[in-house]
Amino acid sequence: MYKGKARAFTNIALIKYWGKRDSQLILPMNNSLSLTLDAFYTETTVDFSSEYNKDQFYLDGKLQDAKVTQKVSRFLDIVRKEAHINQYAVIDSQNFVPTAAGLASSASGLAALSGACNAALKLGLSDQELSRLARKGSGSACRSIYGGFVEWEKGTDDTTSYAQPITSQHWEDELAMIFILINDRPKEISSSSGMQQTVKTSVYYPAWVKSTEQDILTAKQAIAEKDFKKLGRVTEASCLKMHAATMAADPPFTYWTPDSLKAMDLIRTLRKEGMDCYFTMDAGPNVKVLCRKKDEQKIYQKLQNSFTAKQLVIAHAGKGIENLTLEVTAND
Ligand code: FM0
Repeated sequence: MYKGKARAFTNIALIKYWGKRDSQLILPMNNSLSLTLDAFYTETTVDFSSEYNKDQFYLDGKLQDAKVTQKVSRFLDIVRKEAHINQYAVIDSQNFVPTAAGLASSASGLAALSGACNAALKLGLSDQELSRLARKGSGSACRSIYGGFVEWEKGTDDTTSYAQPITSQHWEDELAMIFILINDRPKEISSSSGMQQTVKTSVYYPAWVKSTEQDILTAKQAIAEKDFKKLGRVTEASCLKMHAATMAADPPFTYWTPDSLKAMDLIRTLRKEGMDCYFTMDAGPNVKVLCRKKDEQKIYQKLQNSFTAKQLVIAHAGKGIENLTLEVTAND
């Protein structure tokens, strides 16, 4: 029986990954640093069998079309090659998100799939090897192997590019991230094509790569010193630089919407009122607010004046990847 199941939590980058130097192996241009969160996760079961004549991918109970399945198959081909097998698989994935706001995450998804393959095929991969495997599915997934603060070392080749946990004396347990879900964008540019366009054409891209080296050092120093303001400032700066680089691409583009700007403005206002909170954004309109747990209710209340309760989700630090026991079914 080649069947395994794993659960992985999503992560949000404080210092962003934005740009690949090898798109096949997914080797990044710069190191990145993230916080794994408890509020969003994926549970995936994978079942390899010679009885299947193609890969079948179920997401939240629904069989996915050929295009979506192709992405999963591309990753499974990597696994099959490494494990020297040729069986197709049935993949059953469940995304756990607190609202129906469509916050599906490739980070938790590909990390969970990597963990499920590791269990199913008894590959016995170490966390470091699992992180390398997840990276080849989706860059940010390599960070979801670990809980808490994590750094993805860009490395120099396939073997040296992986994520590692950052020692923090559990400081992450004192922090929170409030998600402001903004979903009014008609057309999305995937992070993959967005970063490719930025690397190729943005006049700010070299400055992004160079300045991120220092941002990583600053963030790690802030974590070591438990200096919240320092971590918040560099988090917000990294986000703004990434988004500035997209605006300087040719053709220029942005993930910001009017509501994203409203949220950013509100965070700046709260800061002026003395509340320690900082925003970050990824390849979409949603805004995430980094704050201390002890301030989260106060900040949440303030955000409720401008956004509905359904739009707001509070997350805390999450755990690393876990293997799950398989449910026994009549067919097994
Ligand atoms: O998470 O092309 O991993 O560091 O979320 O699959 O390797 O989806 F803000 C953007 C995530 C990028 C920053 O990119 O890309 C971050 C981002 P892939 P991902």
